[in-house]
Amino acid sequence: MFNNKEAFKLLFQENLVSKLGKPLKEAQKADIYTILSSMIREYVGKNWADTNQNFQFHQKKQVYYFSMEFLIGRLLGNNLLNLGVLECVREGLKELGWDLEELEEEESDAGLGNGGLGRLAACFLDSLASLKYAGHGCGIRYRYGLFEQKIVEGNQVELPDYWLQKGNEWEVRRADKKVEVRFWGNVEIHEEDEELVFETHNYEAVTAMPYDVPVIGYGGEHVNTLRIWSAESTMDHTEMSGPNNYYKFIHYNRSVESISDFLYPDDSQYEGKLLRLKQQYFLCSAGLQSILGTFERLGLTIDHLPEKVAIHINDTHPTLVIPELMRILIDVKGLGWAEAWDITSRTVSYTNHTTLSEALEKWPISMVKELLPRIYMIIEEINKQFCGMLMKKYPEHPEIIPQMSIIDGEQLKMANLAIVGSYSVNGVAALHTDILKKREMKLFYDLYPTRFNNKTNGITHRRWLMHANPALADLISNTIGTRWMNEPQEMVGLLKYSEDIGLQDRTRAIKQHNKMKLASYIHEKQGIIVDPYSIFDVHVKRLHGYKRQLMNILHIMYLYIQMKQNSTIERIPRTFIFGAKAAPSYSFAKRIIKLINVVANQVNRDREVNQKMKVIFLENYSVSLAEKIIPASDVSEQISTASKEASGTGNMKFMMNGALTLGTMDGANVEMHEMIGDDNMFLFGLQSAQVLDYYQHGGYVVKDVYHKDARVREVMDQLVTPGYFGINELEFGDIFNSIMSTNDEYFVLKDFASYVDAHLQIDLSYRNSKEWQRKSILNIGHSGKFSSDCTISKYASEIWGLKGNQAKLQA
Ligand code: DL6
Repeated sequence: MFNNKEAFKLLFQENLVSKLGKPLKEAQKADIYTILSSMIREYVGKNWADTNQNFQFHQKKQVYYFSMEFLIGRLLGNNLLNLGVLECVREGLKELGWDLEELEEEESDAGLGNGGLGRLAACFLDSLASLKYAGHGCGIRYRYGLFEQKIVEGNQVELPDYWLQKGNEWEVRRADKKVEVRFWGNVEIHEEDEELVFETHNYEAVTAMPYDVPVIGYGGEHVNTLRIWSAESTMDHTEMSGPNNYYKFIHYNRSVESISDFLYPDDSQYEGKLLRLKQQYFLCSAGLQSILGTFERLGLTIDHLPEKVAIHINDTHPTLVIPELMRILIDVKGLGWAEAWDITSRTVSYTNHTTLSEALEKWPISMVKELLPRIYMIIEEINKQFCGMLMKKYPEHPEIIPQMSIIDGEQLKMANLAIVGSYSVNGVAALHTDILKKREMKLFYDLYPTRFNNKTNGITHRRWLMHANPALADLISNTIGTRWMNEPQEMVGLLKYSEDIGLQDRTRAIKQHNKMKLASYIHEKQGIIVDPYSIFDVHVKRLHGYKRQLMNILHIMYLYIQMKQNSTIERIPRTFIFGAKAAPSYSFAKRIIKLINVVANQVNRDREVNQKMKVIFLENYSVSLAEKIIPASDVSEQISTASKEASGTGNMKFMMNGALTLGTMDGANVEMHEMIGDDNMFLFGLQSAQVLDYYQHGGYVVKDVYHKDARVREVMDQLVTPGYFGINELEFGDIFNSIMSTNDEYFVLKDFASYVDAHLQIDLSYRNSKEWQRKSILNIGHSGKFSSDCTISKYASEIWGLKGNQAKLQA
């Protein structure tokens, strides 16, 4: 359509006129964005169709990544980059009087996820397409994404995120592919030809309407699909005519549409269970029907399904694909149980993303039975056969059976079902997988040792480096050539230049430029002036007890007190930056947001201190905000209680952008440490084995630390005394008590002293600018290993059995 700037400009103006009836001089920013994105969507249309035809023609094995969350963020910039037209479009627009970066701000973030799990899914889609694998996403088109966060008087307030309000130029509604999903009803069983036949009657039917979003691989040739489903009513108006029926119809419509209304706004606390269960089944049933439709067009018999289709479930949320596939194979395709089970359990694979007990899904049996009666019968049968097998295998150990059973009293354990029905179970970092094998899922690992494997998470270097930090990407290319863009592990080529003063100067200058930009953003948004030459010390991620934002703010309080008590203390100025959303129902997390804001308010307006430190809480942390913050960070806070963060992916994004990690030996930090060593990150705190050991023995005695360490005591007491922060006795008593009386579940006080020391090390280290830059370059150089291209090529070859040409990435 266009391959140079002039052609782009011409076509762009033609589109403006033909689609909006406006000449350039009358167009508003929103018009320019709309035309640009619709042009790009059309531009990929041909390659999208060709990719699909090519799959069909070669009967390529397809992988479908089922996820309740795809935290995609904005697409315009990334799509332009992957299509290879970013510069041509940027320059063309500039000549037409528009700034591309400003236009990108017009796009709403597609916030269809809570955090790490959903963002990982989005990175995986980018890598699947860029590596030219036949890999698609299957998700829900929530009308409202993750809530918009406002901070009002220091408190988090949630507003609905109606991201579709201005329309979504990237999606295509595929009415031709709609399917029906059924809820409720009663199952009738009868015999036909000596076979039992199951029929559900009196069910409620819902239309699942697919919207397809092209996922453009790097280079633009290969285009996969993210299919997101929206719930619509199946009834037409005529069926419901009549005065009373009209209101029933409206009510019914609303109740159906509510299935895809909201992203479940929490990844660890549960409420609105029924709706969530409906959403999960809606995704699984719609997604499977669509996959089987595509498979049928190959003209193969159903026993070939595992050769041609891999279904991956992103955590347990889509586990119902297992009984749903069984249902379709048995009730619709007429297969026997054994054959259906063989096909299902060779098609589905599962990733576990957490060991937090509150996030391990369990469903009340009564609810499943009522909402999905046939599905429940199938789960019951799976469990019966599984427990029968266990009884034979472990006749001496009957106590094992209730621990492994899928049905546990009144509850369904989804992780157990996922493991039993999958051919592969993986954790998301080496340490996490080890904990699964040795502790959390030990009994299953003993039973199915070859089923368990590790796939350490990754991030797409295209979005998180090439798009978010183009100057750094150019610098890397100027230093080692451009091969790293396709083979990110080639970034190790940078290591040998880490001592190069010229490279150090240029990396420093890029960071400084990014910090200036972030400082302007902070000023614009919050009216606070931060020193762009101070250390930008950043803690951005979901707010959760185990992620220990509380430890960070307690340390800031400690620093502040020190400075108040001794004004001659020499510290490099620091800007502490937070960004975090708390689940709306997670009140403890919200209290921590309040505390951060109370402390920030005190520190920032205190003239005795505010030249040396500032505290910023950035509202509404999101993918696009992360793209601004991460390239501007010096220090990356990855300080979870060891053993609790399954992997983390923020840690990798910061590393790739040259920030040094202040972290515990948790999740993927452990693997980062293996590569860069003690000298190039700041480690502190208990090891995971110690933490797990404490848990096993009922924790540690928090009062001992409180009484022995004067620093801890002083800071903790500030939470309940109107001391330096003007906090009244009652205001943060809940935080104080939650630490002191729950025995400090997340070891905040236990790790405090070593956290203080690690911060001191950072201060000392930053004074030697050359050394700091050397470390920073080493981090960047080693980060290629954490590209999701490497991760995905391992999933592809070791789990999904996809053939690809990316063997080099497996280094
Ligand atoms: O695997 C992606 C991401 C990890 O990096 C984080 O460490 C982990 O906390 C997160 N897990 C969840 C749990 N959700 N559920 N269920 O989001 O996954």
